[in-house]
Amino acid sequence: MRTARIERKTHETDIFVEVNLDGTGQFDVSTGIGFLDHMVEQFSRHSLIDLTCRINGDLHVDQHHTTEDCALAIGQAIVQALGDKGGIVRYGHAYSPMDETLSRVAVDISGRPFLVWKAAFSQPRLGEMDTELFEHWFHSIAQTAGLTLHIELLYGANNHHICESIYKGFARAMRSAVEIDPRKQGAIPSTKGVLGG
Ligand SMILES: [Mn+2]
Repeated sequence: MRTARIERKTHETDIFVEVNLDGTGQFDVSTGIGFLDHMVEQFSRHSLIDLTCRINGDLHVDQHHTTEDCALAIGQAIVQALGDKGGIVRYGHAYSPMDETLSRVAVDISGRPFLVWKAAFSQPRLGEMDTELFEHWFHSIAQTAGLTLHIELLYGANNHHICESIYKGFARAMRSAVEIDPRKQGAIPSTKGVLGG
């Protein structure tokens, strides 16, 4: 089983994350931000990555540190669980419809962090969560997991649908990318022989 655990305590957050890349989408998520929990749970359920994510963050300041560290720790756990990335599919993409909304997510577990974000919200908040933090969440997970990540909202109106379609699309893209391809027989999926840098 490809698993990892991250425990990290700073003046801003106290965080515990566990992942199992070969799971069934079981989750235990409590970040202290209801809407973020809802999104991280979608990520687990649709990626089939089992995910525990418990955070005690400085929400009396604002939601920035908690959101950022949530993504950083999950990304760190994923890359740790991937190990040398031998045999993985590496690439994944998904078109993600949700009612009137359609988004597209493409990912390469390249070791070269890069986020292209072409999405916008018309509301400043979803639940109590600041919508500007979603781009930052994806930027942060791309940094630590080493993802080249392209996210585009093709169209949509409802802010809840827009956000949820992006998280579900990311989940499905990651589900494909972390999968072991038996035809690769454990080979690192790069002609360079190493993924990253
Ligand atoms: Mn929802």
